[in-house]
Amino acid sequence: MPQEKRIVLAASTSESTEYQRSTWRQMLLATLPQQYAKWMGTDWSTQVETNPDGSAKYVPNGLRVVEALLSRAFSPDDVAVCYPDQLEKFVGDETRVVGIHAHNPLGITFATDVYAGLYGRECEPINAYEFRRLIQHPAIQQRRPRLKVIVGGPGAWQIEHKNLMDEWGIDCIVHGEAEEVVTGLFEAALRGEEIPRRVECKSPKLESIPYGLSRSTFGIVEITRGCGRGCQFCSVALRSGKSIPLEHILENAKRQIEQGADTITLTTEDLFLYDQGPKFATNVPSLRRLFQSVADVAGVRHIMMTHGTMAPVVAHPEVVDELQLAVDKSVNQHADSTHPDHRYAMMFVGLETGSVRLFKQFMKGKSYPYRPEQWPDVVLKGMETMNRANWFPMCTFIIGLPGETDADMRESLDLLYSLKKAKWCVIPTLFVPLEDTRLESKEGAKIARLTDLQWEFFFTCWRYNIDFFRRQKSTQWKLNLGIPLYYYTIGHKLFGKAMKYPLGRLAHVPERFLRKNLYLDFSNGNVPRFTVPDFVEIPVERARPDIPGFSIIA
Ligand code: B12
Ligand code: SF4
Repeated sequence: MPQEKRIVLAASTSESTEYQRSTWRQMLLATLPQQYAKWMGTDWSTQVETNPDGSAKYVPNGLRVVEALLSRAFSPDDVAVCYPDQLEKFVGDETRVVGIHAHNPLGITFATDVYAGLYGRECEPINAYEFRRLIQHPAIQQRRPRLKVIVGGPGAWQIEHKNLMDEWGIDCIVHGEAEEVVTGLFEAALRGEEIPRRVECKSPKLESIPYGLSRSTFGIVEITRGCGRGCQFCSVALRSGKSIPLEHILENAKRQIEQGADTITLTTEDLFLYDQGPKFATNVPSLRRLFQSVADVAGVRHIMMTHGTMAPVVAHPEVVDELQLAVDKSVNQHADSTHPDHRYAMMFVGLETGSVRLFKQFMKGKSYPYRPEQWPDVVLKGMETMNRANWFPMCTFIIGLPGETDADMRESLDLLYSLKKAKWCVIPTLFVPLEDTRLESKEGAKIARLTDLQWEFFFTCWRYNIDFFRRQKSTQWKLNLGIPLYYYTIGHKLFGKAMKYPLGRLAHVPERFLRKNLYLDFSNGNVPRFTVPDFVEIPVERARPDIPGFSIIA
């Protein structure tokens, strides 16, 4: 039977892989330089699996949404979803549209840019290499202009930003949530009509979001969409907030399991916004029901989470205990967890800065119902509460927010030092002015221009991560020796001396040799500037006795 389809949807391998069930590993694919990955002593597999007919077993959730919309509008027999290596099977003379998903196609977003940059400008992250392999695939390029190429997804803006549309033969780029435009756009393309070069989408009505989706990478099932806290650097800040009805969530979870997944990843900008009350009030009973219902779906072995914020954990410390299933069903294990199987719940949490000034300016909604001035307390209390319940978050900080000064960086370093004993992972990223954000016209931070303090922050984060996650003393020495080697061969040529002492800290050089040249001093039991508060009081004017968790703590 011919397998050629009128519509072919595709995603790159590095954005689809769920190798070792590790979201962390997939994130690294977006940051590691393709050129050097093979020498890094780890298997950075972009391995993916296909169904017997060659179609993709799993692809990013956004592409599954597009597939669901198109399969309803046309015959499901008209649509195939595949990886680049199977394009030859599905793209033929009858094919009229190829739709491609882009999560982070060039690696020019927060974390990714900086890490590939450490090896020099010409280095391409694995993600970018794999995306290029997809978009420039001969099966597509040889059939143009008879078929139209439409690219969408959260990272599609990067292609326009780098002026690559014509070079890559892309007819149309779709920005934003595409539920209400996909069908019309693909119909026009199938009829061979001209389609717009750029489509800007509005947030869809809840009823427009389809469900019953095919298997997505990591068994992703959306539980909310949008946020509303309004951080100025964030591309989803302005998406209107909505919770997906529980029946839809469970239907999607069942579909994932039926198609071979054993893990469900509950996807959201902020877990604690699920079925929220007024003013971001956390709905603990609803959250508990959600976890229990998903865990009860036959075949669900693991539940993973994506993003969350700290303030709700401080306002509702009981929430992490109530969600014990997040730990019991987690994929992740660490010796420091007190869980009988040493499991820990992992969630991405944006801390972004220790500077109250910058916090106030760019992200004051993040701490609600607390005031921006309380941010360090919120972070420390939230971390303590999470860790006590075996939640070890993966936190991000942004270096180089517009107008950041040395004083701001010192505040971030002080907060970092106060978190020295926390159980967590901390990822320093560089500010990137993402399109469709309020900071889109600002200048991004440049790795070549980092100050001494910014380098210190950067490598102190990684020192924490190494100490917490990579504990075999037998292999530590290799890394300790590799770091000076990197510095003297590549590092100092690209970035100068500013990174030398911070790199020394990463290489475990005794602090007595570093302290004259660094801000933080790890050597003599310095008392951190911030300590964990007993409680963090909700300001009187924000207290809402009518909303649980929003009253003032006596
Ligand atoms: C789950 C998730 C992950 C997971 C799984 C990713 C995967 N490959 O499946 C993990 C944790 C691994 C991950 C990793 C990364 N992620 Co991520 N991720 C998300 C998250 C939370 C949900 C994605 C999702 O399912 N959304 C719901 C779907 C329905 O929305 P959508 O994907 O945007 O799809 C819609 C439209 O874009 C469009 N669309 C999508 N595809 C297509 C295709 C066509 C043809 C068309 C027409 C339309 C279209 O229609 C869909 C329906 O509206 C989002 C935030 C968010 N809520 O979107 C961040 C997000 C997409 N990730 C982001 C980033 C930066 C990354 C990383 C680079 C992180 C890092 N710094 O290391 C890595 C890159 C990984 C990689 N290899 O590419 C950013 C993207 C920023 C940007 N605009 O460039 C986001 C927006 C988070 C943020 N706020 O910063 N991510
Ligand atoms: S809290 Fe997170 S998702 Fe919400 S606007 Fe801020 S950065 Fe974006």
